[in-house]
Amino acid sequence: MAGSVFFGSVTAATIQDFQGGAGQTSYTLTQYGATPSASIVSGSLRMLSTSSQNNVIAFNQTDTGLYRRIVAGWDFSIVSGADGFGFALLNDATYGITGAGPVIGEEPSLTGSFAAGFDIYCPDDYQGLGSHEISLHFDGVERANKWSSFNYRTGTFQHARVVVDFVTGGAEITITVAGVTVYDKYFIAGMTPYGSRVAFGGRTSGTMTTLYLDNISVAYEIPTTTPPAPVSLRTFNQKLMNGSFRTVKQTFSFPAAGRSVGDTAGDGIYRGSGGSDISAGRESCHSNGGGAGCGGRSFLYAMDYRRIKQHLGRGSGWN
Ligand SMILES: [Ca+2]
Ligand SMILES: [Ca+2]
Repeated sequence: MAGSVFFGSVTAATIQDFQGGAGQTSYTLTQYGATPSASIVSGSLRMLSTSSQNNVIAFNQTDTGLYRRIVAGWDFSIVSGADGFGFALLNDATYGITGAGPVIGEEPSLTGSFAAGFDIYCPDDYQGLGSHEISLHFDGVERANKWSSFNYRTGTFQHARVVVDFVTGGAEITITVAGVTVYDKYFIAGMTPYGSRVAFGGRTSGTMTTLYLDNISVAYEIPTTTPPAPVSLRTFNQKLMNGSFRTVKQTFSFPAAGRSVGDTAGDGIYRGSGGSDISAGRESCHSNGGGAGCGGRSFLYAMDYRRIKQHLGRGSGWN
C-alpha cells in the first residue's frame, strides 16, 4: 500500500517500550482534554496525571491486510479514581494507517473497530458491576461488560493480554489481567477480520487517576483473506401451537463427524448419504437416519453445512 511505513516483514508487530531504542513502532500523541499531554516519564508513557484529561496514543500501522489472530499485551499502572482507559484496534478504513487516533476513553465505542474498556469508576456504571470492570466493544456498540475479579487498580505495573481469534461469523476474545481470566473466548458475532492499527486512550474527569503504559506488543498472526459469510442454516419444522405450548423450542441433530455428506465428488453438487442431490436452494429434506422423508430428525442439508463444519473445526479450510 503506497505510503505505508513498514517495520520488517508482514509478521512485524507493533511494539513500544518507551526507552528510545531502535526498532520501536512510531506513534502519534493527541491531547483531547486538559493539559498535560501524554509524555514519557522514566521510560514509560504517562497518560493521566490530573483531572479532566483525555490523552490518546495511536501507533502507525505495522501489519497491512487481514489476520486470523491478534495477540496484544501491555503493562499498565493505574490507581483508583476515574475514569479509566481503552485499548483499540482502529479500523484503517475509518482511522487511516498513521496519525492521530480518535477520542478513546474507558468506553471505547469506535466505528468498525474492536476495543476493550477498563473502567475504574464506581458507582457510575449502569450495571453496577463495581470499580474494575472490562467491557468489549465493536463497531460503536458495547457488546459485553464484566467485572474483573482481579482489582487491577494497584498503582504498580500489571500485565494485560488480549487475544482476538477470528472464526467464521465473528471473533472470540480472551482477556487476562495479571494472569487472571476475565474473558475466555467470548464470541462477538459479526466481527470479521479488518485492517487495523493499535491505539490507547485514557480519561479522567473531575475525579482523577494516574495511568502509565509500557511494553506494548501487538502481534498480527496468520495472514488471511476475506472470510466466509457468517453461518446461516435454514431448518424447517412445524409444531402445533395451543395453550400447552407457550414457547417454541426445537433441537436439531447434525451429521456425525466423518459422515459422507457434502460435495464429495467435487462437482458442486451436495449429496446426502444415499447419493441424492441436496444442493443448496433445493427445498427438500433428507432424513438424518438414512431414509427418505421429513420425519424424525430431518433437516435441510445445504451448502451452509460446510461452513458449520469449518466453524466447528475453528476455520479449517479457511486460510
Ligand atoms: Ca519502558
Ligand atoms: Ca464501563
